[in-house]
Amino acid sequence: EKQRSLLLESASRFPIPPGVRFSYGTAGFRSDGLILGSTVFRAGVLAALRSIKTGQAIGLMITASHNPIFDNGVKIADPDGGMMTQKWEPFADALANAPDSQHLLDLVVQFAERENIPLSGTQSAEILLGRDTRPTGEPLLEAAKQGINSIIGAVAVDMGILTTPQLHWMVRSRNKGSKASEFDYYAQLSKSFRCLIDLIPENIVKNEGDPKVLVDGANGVGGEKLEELKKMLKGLDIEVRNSGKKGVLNDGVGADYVQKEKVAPLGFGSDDVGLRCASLDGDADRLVYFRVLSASNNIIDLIDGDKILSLFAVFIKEQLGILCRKENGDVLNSLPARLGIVQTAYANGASTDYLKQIGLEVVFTPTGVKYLHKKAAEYDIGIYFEANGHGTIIFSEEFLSLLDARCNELSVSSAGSEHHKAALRLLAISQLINQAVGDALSGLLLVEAVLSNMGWSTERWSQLYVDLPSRQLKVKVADRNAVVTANAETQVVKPPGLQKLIDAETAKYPRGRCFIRPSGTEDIIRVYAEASTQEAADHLAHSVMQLVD
Ligand code: 16G
Ligand code: ZN
Repeated sequence: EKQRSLLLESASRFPIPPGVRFSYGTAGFRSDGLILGSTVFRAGVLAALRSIKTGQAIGLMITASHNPIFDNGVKIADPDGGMMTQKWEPFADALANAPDSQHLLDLVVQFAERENIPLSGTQSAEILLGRDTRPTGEPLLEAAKQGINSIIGAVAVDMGILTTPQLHWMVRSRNKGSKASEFDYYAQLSKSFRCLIDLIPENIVKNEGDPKVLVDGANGVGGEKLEELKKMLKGLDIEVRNSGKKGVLNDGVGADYVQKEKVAPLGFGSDDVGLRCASLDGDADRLVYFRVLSASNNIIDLIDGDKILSLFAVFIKEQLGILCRKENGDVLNSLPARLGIVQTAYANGASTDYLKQIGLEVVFTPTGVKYLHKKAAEYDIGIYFEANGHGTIIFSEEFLSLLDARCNELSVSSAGSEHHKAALRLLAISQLINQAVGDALSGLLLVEAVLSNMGWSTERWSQLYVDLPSRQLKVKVADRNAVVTANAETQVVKPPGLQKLIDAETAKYPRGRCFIRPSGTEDIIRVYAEASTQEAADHLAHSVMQLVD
């Protein structure tokens, strides 16, 4: 009874805006930050229920990632630090759109009954809150707190301004019983980075002349945090630009801008030609690299998520190779490791060819971290990346304990041997990379550490393969759900007949590849085309766009 009146009363303080429909899409709820109060309040309620249900800490992050500064959004992290289970998404939608407090209460009561969630207040719940640097972040944080507090027994813990991956990391660590503060995050990253740097083979010349990395912080939270992390790092020279002191968040800066427009962000110019540069997105869960080739024409060599993935894959494969090889005639039992690569249809065809050609297993999923992550978790070591720069590496618990045991064994039998070092490197990677979700900061450190270990210049890395020219377009449509796809978004199944037309068009171009899909974040259909020349890719994309219209 107390619970009912509490929820009714709190919810009435956050009426829903008229005429808007909220949907828990690929990246949670997103819209203009000023109309999100009710949505974030309700997300707080949802997070509290999820925490009671799982008996563990849950995360709630307020961000709109790479979207403009006045947008905002909210998403929920499950106990393992991953995205909230898809099974709860329909409930999230229903909650967000309940017309008034009474309907909201009814939904909560019904759902709690169905899911066996006790609302008596006897169960405790803990929700870690994070937000990025947006101006609407603070009022929305308050809405989230009130939503959480409207469920008896639930406690909100404000972790402050964070990158999205930091919050996911904290949730994961908290539930594993490890230390989970922001300091602990920095400590883990800097320690494992140092470990990889100490393992650089003796015959390697350091970074072939470009020891420094210039980082575009998208005028968001990532730049700020990188400045802090930097203080704890030895052996890496980082210069942070666009750290948010002057420019506008995501405005002409950031990983999304650089990757989609294939240009340098503001603040990078002729002095930077040829240098190693990286760009984070607004909440620092995406990372791309680039080199400025010509400042006057703003031409860059983009090193996207596919190439970051390829770099990681090559390095990990090499370490596994060392571990499985016989040393001095000794027979070592090979370490059983299934290495899997997960991509989406947006992956450049040249990257997929390259990865397969070096003997790796490559699989595809639909767009969206939740799909990629889940697939990658099927392997001992799963590496996933979207071309846009979101990705990470996940290690299975079984493999990690085998690896740990092997490290201990080797430190007795052959400390300092190549085998020992390879095992230590893999272990350090598992510590450095954020296994909850893609993380630009930890990704950046891993790229830097791997380049140093391989003795590769940025150029050498970039030349792993040559990207096929591609073009992305968007088409505004009345109802994006009219398009339904299958086979990891590569085939249109609805409207019928459309795929045949796309196939016929694509067949006209050497190395042509084209697909369309409804966006999960905007009311549009996206078109992607790839071909042997830029003109052909542009042409193919435009022709297919006309088929959609
Ligand atoms: C979201 C996804 C990202 C995906 C993008 C696609 C997460 C955390 N983020 O930003 O992975 O690439 O949506 O957007 O899942 P689209 O559906 O509009 O093309
Ligand atoms: Zn992001």
